[in-house]
Amino acid sequence: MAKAFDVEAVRADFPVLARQVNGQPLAFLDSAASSQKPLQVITAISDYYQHHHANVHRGIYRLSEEATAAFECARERVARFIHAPSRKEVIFTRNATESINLVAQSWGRANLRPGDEILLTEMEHHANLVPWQLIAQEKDVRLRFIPITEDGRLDLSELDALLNPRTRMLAFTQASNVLGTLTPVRQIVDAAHAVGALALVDGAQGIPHLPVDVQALGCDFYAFSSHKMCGPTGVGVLWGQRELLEAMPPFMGGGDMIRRVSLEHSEWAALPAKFEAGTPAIAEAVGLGAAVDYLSDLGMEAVRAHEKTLTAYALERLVEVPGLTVYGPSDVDVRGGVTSFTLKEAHAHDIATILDSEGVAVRAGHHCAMPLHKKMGLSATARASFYIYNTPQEIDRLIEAIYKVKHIFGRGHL
Ligand code: 7TS
Repeated sequence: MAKAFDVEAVRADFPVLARQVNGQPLAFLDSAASSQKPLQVITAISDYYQHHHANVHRGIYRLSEEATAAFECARERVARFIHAPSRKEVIFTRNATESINLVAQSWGRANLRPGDEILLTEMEHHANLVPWQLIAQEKDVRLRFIPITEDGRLDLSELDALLNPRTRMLAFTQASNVLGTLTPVRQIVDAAHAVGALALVDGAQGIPHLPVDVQALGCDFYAFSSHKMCGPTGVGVLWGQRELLEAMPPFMGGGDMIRRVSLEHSEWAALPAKFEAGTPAIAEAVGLGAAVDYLSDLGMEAVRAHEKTLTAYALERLVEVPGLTVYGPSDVDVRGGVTSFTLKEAHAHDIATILDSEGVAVRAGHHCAMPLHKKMGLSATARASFYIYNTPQEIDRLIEAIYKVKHIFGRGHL
């Protein structure tokens, strides 16, 4: 059962939420772009720099040992959070984007042959599209796409027809950053495996909001960013199956990722160091470790339950607004806390600007999913996204501010 969720106690942990914006209390509804940070994370980073910083994995002196221990402890926490069989399978990268590029370049270069196919979906963020386009061009590989239904779900009736023995990789998002759609990960992974393809899950919009167990999901790779899950920017994670990571060549070369180097040749270090060339984002990893602890203390089941309630309320209120269209599934069982919408009277950028004047922060644009917007016949949407610190009152303020937009653009009923 989900733990009780005290949103006011959560809010008190986030100093930025005490801010005023344009004379109004901040209603931060853009966590899908990046979440705010609790004091626990800010303090962990500050404590690391004040007391423990040195470079990792090289010093024999006390500070370097402490920094290395803090860095590796963060890896251990992340491994536990995603239920990875081993901490060696947790690779620190810069973000989800780099994690996916790592697989596309390292695995792709070593394994793809002309005529192979990579299956993606029409709802991918550019981070899970462009890296595959790059390697597909280089390797003469065909990209195919799972289409979406009218209500913004993956059309899995096409899946069997799209998968075949030439399919080498099926890469897809766990949650759409535009439609909010939660995808049936296990079902898709099993279908990929049935034809001998690997499955990569883009967890950037999944792991901040849902309990994640990479073993239960059954995937081969799972990619995510720290900054969307209460952690700092500058660090992300690639989890991969050990045998696959061990067989893959390095992504980047440099210090820390080698066992032995001569002028002509090098031997690679064991996992995870093989994929972590150069000085890593040490303080950021420590911050991510604190974020993982913070979310674990709240309980991810409770986080999901809170966001589901908020999303249901937001959808109920948004559909009442005349001239407003919300995109994505209406069933909150298959939807995360992302609501993208358009308004007949005003462009998405005008909506976001007027909302900001009321202290309500939302994102407007194509949200790095241009093909999805094109498919929906749109150039831009406004997007309100919810997280652990949001409240129904903030959704009420969103709705009031949308009525202000309608009023300003002349056809409202204020
Ligand atoms: N995948 C998905 C599904 C995303 O939503 C994002 C970022 C990424 C990958 C890339 O994450 P990064 O940390 O490597 O940049 N999404 C968004 C967004 O919706 N608004 O700003 C960033």
